[in-house]
Amino acid sequence: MILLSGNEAIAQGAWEAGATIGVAYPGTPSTETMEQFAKKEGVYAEWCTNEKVAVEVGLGASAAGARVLSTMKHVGVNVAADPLFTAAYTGVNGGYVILAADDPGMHSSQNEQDSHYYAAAAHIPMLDPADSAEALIFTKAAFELSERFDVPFMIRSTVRLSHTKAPVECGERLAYTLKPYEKDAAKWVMMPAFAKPRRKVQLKRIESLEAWVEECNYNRVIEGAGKIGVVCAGACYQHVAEALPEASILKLGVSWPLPKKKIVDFAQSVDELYVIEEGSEYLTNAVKACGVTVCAPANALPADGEVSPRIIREAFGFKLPAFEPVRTDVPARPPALCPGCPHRIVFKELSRLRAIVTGDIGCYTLGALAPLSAMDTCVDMGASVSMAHGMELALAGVDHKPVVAVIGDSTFGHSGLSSLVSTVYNQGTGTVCILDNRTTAMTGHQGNPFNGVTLQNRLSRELDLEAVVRALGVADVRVIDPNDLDAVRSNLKDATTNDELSVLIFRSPCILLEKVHAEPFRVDASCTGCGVCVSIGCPAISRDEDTGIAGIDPIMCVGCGQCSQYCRFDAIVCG
Ligand SMILES: Cc1ncc(C[n+]2csc(CCOP(=O)(O)OP(=O)(O)O)c2C)c(N)n1
Repeated sequence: MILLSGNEAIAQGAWEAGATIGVAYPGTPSTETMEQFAKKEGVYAEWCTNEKVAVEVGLGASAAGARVLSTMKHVGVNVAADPLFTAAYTGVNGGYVILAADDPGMHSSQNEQDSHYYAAAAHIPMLDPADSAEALIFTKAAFELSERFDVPFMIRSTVRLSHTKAPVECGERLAYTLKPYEKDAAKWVMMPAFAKPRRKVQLKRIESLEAWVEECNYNRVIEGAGKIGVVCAGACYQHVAEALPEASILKLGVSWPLPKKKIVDFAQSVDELYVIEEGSEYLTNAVKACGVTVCAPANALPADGEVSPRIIREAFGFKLPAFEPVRTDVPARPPALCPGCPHRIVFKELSRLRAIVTGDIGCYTLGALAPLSAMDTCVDMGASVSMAHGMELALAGVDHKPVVAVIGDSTFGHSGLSSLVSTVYNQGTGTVCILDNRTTAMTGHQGNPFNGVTLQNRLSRELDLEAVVRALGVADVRVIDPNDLDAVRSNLKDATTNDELSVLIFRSPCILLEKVHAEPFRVDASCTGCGVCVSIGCPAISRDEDTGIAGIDPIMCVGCGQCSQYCRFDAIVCG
């Protein structure tokens, strides 16, 4: 037995099943799954530009006969939804397993979604492991099931399963040989003439899946001594088991299709039936649709966020042991761009310009927070460029502040590129800042097309960002050092006042990629306490509460010198 996180266990399960290909786009809490899979022997793994591409590459590899793993976070499933829905028509050749990692409570996401709905809507069977051991067993089995039922299988995880380590029994790798590829237009060419009969195939498959799920031992009843019964799935089971030790639990390991008969039988075996799930009504509504009465606990469970044993016990009206009082006299530590982050000056200058900034998703989203407060919107990957164009359309002819889109290099490759093509095509004239820190920093420094680093460090090709943007027809393309205040200020001013579409590429590596930092800066006696240096939001700089005099923490300071460029009194000096 070894300790593995849910993500590591899924990677191990895929490897044991003989999967040879892994394709993904990073996203918390799924990222380590593909990183771990990539380290295993006899596999090929790659980061794709986005989740749609990953699922299409995965489906191609499956069609050619390989067993394939794709991983993504819940919002990635939105991006991949187009191929996913039709993959449920074509089916597979080699087994194809897709991890959807949900983030109830939004620890690191822009929304909370329940991927169960995708499984139900796309008719893709979904397995819901409750711990690492099940994550391995279910993933391994999902490859065989995918081939047996001729459909991709989804594994659903949530942040607690993905990131919790639990004991796991590892096994041998199956000697899987590539299945022969056979040309079969009726299966793989989804035009209406072929898709209509495939839809019938899909409906027949759903019938077989519904029969299988009633027998499948992944759905288990854990008998309790009490009279209440709870239906739950996935990691939520752990909270239910701890909070309600007397309850009987129908623990669902397959959450689509649901074992309707088993649910009805279970409901009949208890006096009161409850459903406990996180941030969603998928399971509650599905259980009600089986024709059974679902009771509401004495106090409602929260409609959003995660549950915990305490939350469940509170809902069921149990008396709870008092908490140790939480200390409140500790300094707040809101998230901030790192000391030396090359994104900082750009946001400070956008703030000074009072620009309307359509933002995007990455480390740089922190530019929205005080004291920079420089971002107006952040919705989904790539939206910065398209929303900026939309704002310009609405504000045409009106006297307005400059509109500036800000996007990271990985996000630009993910979906900003197609937004920019649309802006160019429709003669947009705004300003787009690409913050090229040479990595996908937010999710842990993965490679992307614009730094040319691949997942398994295979030889790659680094795409020339300026050449790509120029090739789209943007004439005003500039590459600027974001650590140079004068250059950032003058180029932003120029780009936001000219009449053409400008793309400013701010290029400097993420400070965490720099292995050696320069000597720290310090504040000398000429500091007047004006506070401008503090307004750039560097965690290394603080101010004396009484005098306003600035101070720099020499441990945190990386010697980037950004703050010294803002000091009009030359009070911030090196060494
Ligand atoms: C559809 C989707 N996939 C994945 C993610 C997870 N994610 C958030 S930001 C990001 C990439 C950020 O990289 P980059 O744009 O280079 O900015 P940086 O963090 O380096 O500043 C990723 C993969 C997401 N939020 N949405």
